[in-house]
Amino acid sequence: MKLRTSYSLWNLLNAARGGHADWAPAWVEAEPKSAYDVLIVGGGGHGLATAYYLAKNHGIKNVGVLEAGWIGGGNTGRNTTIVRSNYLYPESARLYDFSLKLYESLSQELNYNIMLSQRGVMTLAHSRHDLDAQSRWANAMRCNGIDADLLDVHEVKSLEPRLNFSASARFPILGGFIQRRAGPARHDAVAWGYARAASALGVDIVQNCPVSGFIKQGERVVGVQTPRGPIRADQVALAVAGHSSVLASMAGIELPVTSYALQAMVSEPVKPVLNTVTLSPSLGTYWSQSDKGEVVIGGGIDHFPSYAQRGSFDVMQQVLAATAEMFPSLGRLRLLRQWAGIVDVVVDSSPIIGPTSAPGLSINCGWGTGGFKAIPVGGWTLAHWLATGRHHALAEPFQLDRFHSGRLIDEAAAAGIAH
Ligand code: FAD
Ligand code: PYC
Repeated sequence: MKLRTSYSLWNLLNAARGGHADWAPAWVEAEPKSAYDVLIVGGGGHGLATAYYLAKNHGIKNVGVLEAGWIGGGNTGRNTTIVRSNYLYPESARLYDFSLKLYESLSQELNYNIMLSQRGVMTLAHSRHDLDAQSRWANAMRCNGIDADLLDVHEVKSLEPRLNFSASARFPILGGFIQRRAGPARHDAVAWGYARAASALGVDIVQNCPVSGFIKQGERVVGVQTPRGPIRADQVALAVAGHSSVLASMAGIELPVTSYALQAMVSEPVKPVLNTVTLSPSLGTYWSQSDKGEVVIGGGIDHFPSYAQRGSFDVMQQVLAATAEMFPSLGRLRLLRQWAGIVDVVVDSSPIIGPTSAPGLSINCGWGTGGFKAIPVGGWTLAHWLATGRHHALAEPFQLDRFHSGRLIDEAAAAGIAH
């Protein structure tokens, strides 16, 4: 009661002083220049991180980030914030673990608390087949130098006692595995932290500026069209996630990308009830608890391609049925919010980071349901390509030409929940 009173008095005092009016903006709201060295289309995590590393790692500061809406308003601000590097193939293990390592020091790097909480990501096994598949998965991770521990049912129970361990459970829990270094981070803070740091280095962040076309000289892309006029650039890079094929087609490029809605939801806030991030790939559902106390619940992509940013009811029903089955004590919680984002799915569930067939136009896309964890490495490696004209070793296997050569890196089994 005392706390509540002093909080209200503080609010009143703050309001009397003009509220937030005298707070310094975290980044400069820039007017677009007529030309840049590098223009990045898309002010999500990947676009902002690319701008930051161009300026920080390569000294290229004449950079503009054009965002159709507000920064972080796309998937970066809509995801369920799982950061992990538990992939199967060496190429992916290297890529995602480099990202996790950058995440581990990101709060210090950006001087912005991104609230990384390495509470562990646990994957459940409900059958003998799941146990076999997960022991191969965990062994592959260990071979790639990444932490993974197989868990028996007692260890799962000590980590998440509220799961349904009843003998009559519809989906019995036989065990699982955990990556203990994995866990959630605050999604908005990642966008805001990169934006603030990039802006401080001289990058222009332009919101409410949708790109509606490309300026070409012959085959080469030399700029973009926007409602605020044409903007020229030596190089243009797309980091527009769910809208990658829309933008690429404006430049005459067909991408091997299909867009789907992916949804998530949160319950009303409750005191701490979950300790880890828990996934059940067989049920297509996963759970964690936010620092505010909301139970965060997610599922798989919709069963049909779409740009309708809401998510279909049948997926929601299935996800909530799975939640009530797996966590009976959460069954009476009320849902507070549900939302969706449009994700860009590629046949091998791996990203594309590098040049397109149009000179002057590069791309970062194809992260599908799993690119929040990859924001630091996506930005780092695309910035390297834009600055040097050479692929970063980590990004070399993730080029568009793999769809011609057949050197696919099929991570569908490790995509976690969907993709
Ligand atoms: P975005 O953040 O979507 O940014 C792209 C930006 O481009 C948008 O802001 C958009 O407005 C802008 N844009 C689009 N068109 C134009 C245009 N014409 N001109 C200018 N700008 C334009 N990943 C994980 O790793 N862990 C998770 O737990 C996880 N959970 C998820 C849960 C949900 C419900 C969803 C939807 C996604 C989840 N993801 C997760 C995936 C992750 O959110 C994305 O892969 C990642 O955020 C992509 O980042 P981005 O910067 O490429 O895209
Ligand atoms: O990438 O870990 C992930 C994930 C889980 C659910 C959606 N994305």
